[in-house]
Amino acid sequence: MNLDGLDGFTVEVPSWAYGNSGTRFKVFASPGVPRNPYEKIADAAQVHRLTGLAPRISLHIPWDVVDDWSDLRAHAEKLGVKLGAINSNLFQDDEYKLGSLCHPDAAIRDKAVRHHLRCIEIMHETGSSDLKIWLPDGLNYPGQDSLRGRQDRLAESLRRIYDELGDDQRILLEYKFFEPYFYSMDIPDWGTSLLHCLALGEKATVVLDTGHHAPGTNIEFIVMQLLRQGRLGAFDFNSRFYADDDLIVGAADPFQLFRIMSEIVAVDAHLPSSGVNFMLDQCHNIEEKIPGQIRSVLNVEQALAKALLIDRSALATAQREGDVLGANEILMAAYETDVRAALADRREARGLPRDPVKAFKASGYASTVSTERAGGTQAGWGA
Ligand code: AOS
Ligand code: ZN
Ligand code: ZN
Repeated sequence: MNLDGLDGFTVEVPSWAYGNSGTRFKVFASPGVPRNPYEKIADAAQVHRLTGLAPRISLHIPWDVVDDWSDLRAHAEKLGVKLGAINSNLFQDDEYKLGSLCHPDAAIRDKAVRHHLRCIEIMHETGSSDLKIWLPDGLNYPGQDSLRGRQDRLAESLRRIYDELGDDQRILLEYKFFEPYFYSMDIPDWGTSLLHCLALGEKATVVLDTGHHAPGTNIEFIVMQLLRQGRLGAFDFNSRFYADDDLIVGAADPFQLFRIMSEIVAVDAHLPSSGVNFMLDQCHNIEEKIPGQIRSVLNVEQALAKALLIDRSALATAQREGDVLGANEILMAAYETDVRAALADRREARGLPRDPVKAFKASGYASTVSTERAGGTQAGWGA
């Protein structure tokens, strides 16, 4: 089984996955959750140490703000990981009730733009190249504001941010079809995100969060289309059963994940040179967080491994000949191949544990940190 295509493939993990999270009904506390960004990075480094797949951690501003960014960067590098995308936060200030970059009041828009300029400054210090913008702006009622006016304000706000990007920096612009507003979101879909990116310039790309689509959406079609335009900047991987569930990627629909990876592999977008940043955007509300992250990166790797097994030339022949069932069978044969032993062998050959979740449990890390961090206040949501 040739899995060489996995060489160099990485998944970026989110800082917010390591803290307590929950629904609006309840947040269940876990022992030993990180008290600050340093400890979030230490937990993320465990995922990389055991899988070799997760060398970067995304940060969230202001949740992960520290006094000395070069010190945080050195801390990460000492643990074998790097600081990744910087996520701007536009949803927790009272002033953003009616929006941020689209707000009807120019002073609030200015505040939101300046937050991004600060994020760009932070990126220079952390060495991050990706500024990820998830815009929570939207409307709850028809007539509440001008749909068109908000797009114009958004274009203007984004332009101010884009113009401050450094040469090696880019914007990842996320879309979401509902929530926190329910009548209309200001970037509800990939088309709106792409239009803004095309207007901005080459340093603006779309980020596709797998949980941000209506049920039944053909997500791999969107992946293919964004790749065709050279504008797929990143994924936020997670699983959804109903809404923006942020559950473990590959848990709800592993076949969908495989179909996405099939479009990725078709144009070699899994290679680091493609510039696609494969990130997780998940929360672990009831399961253990570090093993949850380990399972997640392994699920992504497994889906990619299966996609690499697709017999592309046989598939092209079957497609050309109009062999409907034959083409489908070729795809399914790859999906149905059990790659678990081959992936374990591959890990072993690289000095990694065959079963990273088991190795984490045996390491004693969880009990060590729950003793060391006892009595502290967790970092994270709103910290
Ligand atoms: C929100 O629904 C988006 O998925 C964001 O990408 C992300 O979850 C958020 O920025 C983390 O708080
Ligand atoms: Zn997301
Ligand atoms: Zn989301």
